[in-house]
Amino acid sequence: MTKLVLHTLPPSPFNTKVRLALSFKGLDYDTVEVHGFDGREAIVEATGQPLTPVIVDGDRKVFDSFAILRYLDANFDGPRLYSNTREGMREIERWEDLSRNGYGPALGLMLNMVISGEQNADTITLVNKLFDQLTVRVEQALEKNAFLTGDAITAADLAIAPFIHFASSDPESSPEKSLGRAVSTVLHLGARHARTRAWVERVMAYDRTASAV
Ligand SMILES: N[C@@H](CCC(=O)N[C@@H](CS)C(=O)NCC(=O)O)C(=O)O
Repeated sequence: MTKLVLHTLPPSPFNTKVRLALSFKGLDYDTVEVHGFDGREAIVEATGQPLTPVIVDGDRKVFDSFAILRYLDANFDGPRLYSNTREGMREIERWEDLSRNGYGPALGLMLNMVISGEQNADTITLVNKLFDQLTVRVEQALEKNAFLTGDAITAADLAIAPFIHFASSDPESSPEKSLGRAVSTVLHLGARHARTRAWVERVMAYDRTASAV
């Protein structure tokens, strides 16, 4: 069996999600890091699109973190990321939607601001408010269970936790001048959502390569 190769842009949450999934399923892999948003020619040539994460499995390439997790679950052994029931799948997909259409665009606003090099107080306030509102749902789910859909980690947890990691981590723990530090300096969960913060730690413990954003 050929070793999997992950093309990744740390500390992007969609990329972190795939690292978590690989570790959770106990899969060995090599990493090719993409730095910044330029120099994507090799990825475009391989997959026809420029975004990371991309996974290469022999002569197969898969892009899009949501597709990659499904590929891993369907083709490799190890603990399951998805559900064997229709209702279970619907529940996981609702959390994935919140990641793709809620947390993703909110963090994107903050990232665009940070990359522009100019602080904008309105953007900072708006994104913190969006994160707080979205995280109310996470906190409510964690009142009932240890993980978002029950007693075990699923793709739902892996889809959401990396985003909240930015808002609940200590900027000092990130490399100086990194994108992660720049974001976590202005994005906060504050004192609220204690269950969520503890759950983020439990999920992120699967990140074998980087605990800091
Ligand atoms: N839906 C995709 C989103 C991937 C994505 O947006 N990747 C970002 C990193 S978070 C990227 O490669 N951005 C490069 C760019 O915008 O030039 C997924 O889930 O993998």
